Amino acid sequence: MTTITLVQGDITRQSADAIVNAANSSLLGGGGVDGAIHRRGGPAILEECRALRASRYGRGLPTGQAVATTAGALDARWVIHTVGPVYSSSEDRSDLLASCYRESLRVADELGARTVAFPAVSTGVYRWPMDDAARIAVETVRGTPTAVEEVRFVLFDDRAYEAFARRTG
Ligand code: AR6
Repeated sequence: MTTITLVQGDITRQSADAIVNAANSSLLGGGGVDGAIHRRGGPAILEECRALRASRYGRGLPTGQAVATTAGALDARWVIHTVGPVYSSSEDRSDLLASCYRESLRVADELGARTVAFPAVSTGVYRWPMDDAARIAVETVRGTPTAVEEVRFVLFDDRAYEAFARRTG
């Protein structure tokens, strides 16, 4: 049985088995959550990301997929990097956003992670509308069989927190 919890704050301050990064296909860093994770987690994370690019993901991590690295100096054992879709008003990319949550949980299960902290993937730089992203995130986690005991959504601001609270309350 997976419990969903909500926290407002900075995901890099969380303690969890795994912290999910809203990455991009390059796996080499960026702004938002990605920038914050690499800043606080230190160079060990980027080093593993570079190694992944040099081996399994020579062309980058495809949208909707997930891969784990060390969490470096973060209070976690792993960072699970997932690549959300850029929002499009002309094309429905919801399946790709749902896939980020499903694939991250699959990787978490492979690792044996029991607590996983997620940001609201795609709702920043990738512009996904918060209410719809919250619906997809919560529905997907609820619909995905997993041994993860706690899925914690870590929401940066009031607006994100309220959107997720409406879906879980
Ligand atoms: N902790 C929790 N949530 C955060 C934090 C934080 N420290 N910082 C931002 N958010 P984003 P995306 C929220 O842009 O939309 C990067 O450049 C933010 O308010 O981090 O998936 C990557 O390299 C928003 O609600 O991720 C990619 O190129 C949510 O986290 C691209 O951005 C996600 O915002 C990915 O864009």
